[in-house]
Amino acid sequence: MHAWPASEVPALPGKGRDLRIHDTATGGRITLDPGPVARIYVCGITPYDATHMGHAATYNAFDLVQRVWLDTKRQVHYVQNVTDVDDPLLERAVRDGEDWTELAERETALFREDMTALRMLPPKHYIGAVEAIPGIVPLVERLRDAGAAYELDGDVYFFVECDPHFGAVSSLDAEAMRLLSAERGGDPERPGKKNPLDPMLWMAAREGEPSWDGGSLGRGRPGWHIECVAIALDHLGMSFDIQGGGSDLAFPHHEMGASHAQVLTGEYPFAHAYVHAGMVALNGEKMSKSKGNLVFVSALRRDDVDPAAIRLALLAHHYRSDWEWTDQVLADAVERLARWRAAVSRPDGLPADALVEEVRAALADDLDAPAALAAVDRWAELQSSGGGSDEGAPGLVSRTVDALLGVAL
Ligand code: 5CA
Ligand code: ZN
Repeated sequence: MHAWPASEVPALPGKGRDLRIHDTATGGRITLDPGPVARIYVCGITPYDATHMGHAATYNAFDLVQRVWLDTKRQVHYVQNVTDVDDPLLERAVRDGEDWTELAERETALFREDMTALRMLPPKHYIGAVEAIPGIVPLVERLRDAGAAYELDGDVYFFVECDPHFGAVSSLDAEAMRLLSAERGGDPERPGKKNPLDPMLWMAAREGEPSWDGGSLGRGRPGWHIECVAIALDHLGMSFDIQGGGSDLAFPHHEMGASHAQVLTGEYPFAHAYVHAGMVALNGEKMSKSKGNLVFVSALRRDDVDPAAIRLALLAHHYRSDWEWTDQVLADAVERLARWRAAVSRPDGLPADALVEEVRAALADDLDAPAALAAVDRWAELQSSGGGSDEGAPGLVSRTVDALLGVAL
């Protein structure tokens, strides 16, 4: 599957700082040591509806990770999936009387447009679940042959107790896991499972649903977690730097994915850091396709909202906090964008070398975008009262804001 075009990332003077980031598994900040090529896997969309501000906020967080790494002169190997076959997508297609492949293609195309408009840097590999199936089948067969998976009425389940590290990503107790599993695509109540939490690896073909050749597994389609594991192992291998997504993916998705991979390879860990973005809400409830309380990136773009303002609205919130989308959030961002543009449009200004370091320091400190915005605000404020005569300053500020925050002034 193709991704979307990359916006150019200006090079900044000096060198960026190494990223310290909050890791869900350890519950604290860790300093990553990625080597010359940093490796990151970010869970992609299930394309049955348009990109909403919650998605955009999560991808914004991982775009910042990429920008911090690029600023340290590293290459970034970024992989993202598209869950282009799954229950909610098929259900939506049936509800709307639409072909499921057309729905997935249309919404994925819109996502690409939204990501391009928001200047999110594309993944190197953008892989659909359907195109990953030939790689998924042998992994499930291997798990079954190793005794880590079992069959139940034709479906194949992963036995979570095979991974001694199961639970290490989310650190939840059994009851909390059971509740979240039921809420997020699992089937803890299904009779015959060895452990109620066991997730499906391969679902036998269902009447009226698409299915693929699964070799010795029979016809069917892949479970959700194994999809991301197959794509990550294929393109990144084990022990990559960051596994990312929204906080609703910590359990079961990232917990199960880590266990699948660890049992498959006998290596630990799947990822060095599990990084999770907070949830964006609308009218007091998590924005979600299933509830329908959504503000779409594409709808704002249609209303002529500058994508740079949307991006600033996301950046005004720390990626780990849960926050609420309101009209005021957007109005503040529009106003900030205008202030910053006025400040960099002057022919000269206050020296900005210190500002570059402040923005770098803020982002390297667990992606503290609000602190980075506050630093640029201070420069813009002083700049508006005149004074400086550094001819290179406005250009340097523009390049900094572009390279590190993805905002084009
Ligand atoms: N396809 C799977 C991941 S493999 C999936 O979760 N797709 S999704 O379309 O439901 O979500 C895509 C990403 O957006 C996930 O990282 C999810 O955690 C994040 N996300 C969904 N809703 C919100 C929200 N309200 N606020 C913040 N992030 C959200
Ligand atoms: Zn995923």
